[in-house]
Amino acid sequence: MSNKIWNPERECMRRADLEALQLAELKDLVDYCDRNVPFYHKRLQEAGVTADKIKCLSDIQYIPYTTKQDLRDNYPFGLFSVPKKDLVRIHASSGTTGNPTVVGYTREDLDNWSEQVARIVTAAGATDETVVQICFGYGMFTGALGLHYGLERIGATVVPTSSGNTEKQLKFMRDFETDAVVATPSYCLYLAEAAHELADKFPMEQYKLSLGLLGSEGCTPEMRTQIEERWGNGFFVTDNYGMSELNGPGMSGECRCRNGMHICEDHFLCEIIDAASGQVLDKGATGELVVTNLTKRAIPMLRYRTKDITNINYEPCACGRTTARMHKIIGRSDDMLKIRGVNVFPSQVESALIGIDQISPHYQLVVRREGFADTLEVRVEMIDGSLLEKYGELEALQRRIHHAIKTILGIEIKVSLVEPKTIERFTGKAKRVIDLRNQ
Ligand code: DLL
Repeated sequence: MSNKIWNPERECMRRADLEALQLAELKDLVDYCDRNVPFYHKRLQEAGVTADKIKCLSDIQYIPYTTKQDLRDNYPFGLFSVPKKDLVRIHASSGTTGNPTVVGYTREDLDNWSEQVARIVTAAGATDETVVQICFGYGMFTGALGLHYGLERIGATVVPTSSGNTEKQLKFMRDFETDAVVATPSYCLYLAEAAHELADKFPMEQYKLSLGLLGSEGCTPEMRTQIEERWGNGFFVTDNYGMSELNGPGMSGECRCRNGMHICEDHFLCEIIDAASGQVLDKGATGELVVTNLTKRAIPMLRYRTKDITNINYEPCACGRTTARMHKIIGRSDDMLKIRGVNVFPSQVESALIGIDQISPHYQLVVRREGFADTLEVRVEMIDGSLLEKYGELEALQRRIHHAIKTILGIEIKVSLVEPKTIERFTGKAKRVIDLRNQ
């Protein structure tokens, strides 16, 4: 597998040089926002910040945060800095709860975005010889087109199958000898399950997949192992992070060392803050990720609160890159369930479940309010439905799962084992939590 570094000049910079570059970019960005986006002009003026007052990177703390609500309040183009004629693309989030979040790109933004994706897919091991199937939905979601252009930039052969139509996906994988797949972890696992189901007709040896470029939702190390084992044959997956407000995929991704996701730091300046107080935390601390996109122009992002919880490691990596690495996303500050005073992230439940035989990694958390107390039911899918008739075994399995989850969360839970294939599968991001407390 390739150990190539796409842009060594930028990915292996000395930290002092990188920080000098970031400072120059930050000053340019603040000046640009001040002059071109009335929303930022007002915010910066109220905070008393001008570009020439920024003398070092930590002066960023004087700039107010930008939130998703700011984007919604200014729907659709209120935060844009350029007239529509200068936009070459618009994407938007699904907006299930209120106005969608609309983002746009100038030609230069698209060029930077492709460069960022080229770096992370190269770090994962993709090359110009890779045949890669993109199983993200093409459309307003940034995942498919973002990876598409970055993979084309490195010269890979892109197969834009989009999401869904699983049997057709598998057919193309076999017939085109596809090497790499782009998908959410849950869909990548589902594809493997579907391939096993068809193995009588099409043996698993007919698949040549060696790389999974996964992202857009969390993937615990346990889930990663499960996915790799289901595909077998040396299949290797990397975790990749990004969000529409920050271009899309490409902000960070794992290299072959898989020791955190390398951040394209010459484009993204990251901070970690305490989600509740908004205080900036020390380097290495765990908290909410705040990102300033130093190079994006169509809709600039100053100190965007991602709501994603992680920490950042600034030590150089064994791969040769010096860019800082983000820990896998631990949870979202707004996805975190507070149950009887305890913080619960779906990823903790996932870690507890994987590794227990006889259950599939498909699960759901159902939260209810009973009287004044919140209750958590964890629904877990069995692999073998006949277990339902074997009460002794069923009970033992239930006890094991109960113990594993309770040990991690420290709160009482209810475990329900459900029939195989009854928990909904998703071709995009999986929905793990059903919160019925406000109904
Ligand atoms: O999911 C962009 C993307 C596409 C990233 C494909 C990677 C691959 P949004 O739809 O705006 O953009 O969703 C962004 O998804 O704030 C995280 O909560 C979550 N997320 C994205 N990547 C990861 C990841 C794309 N690797 C939101 N691990 C973010 C955990 C992730 N969560």
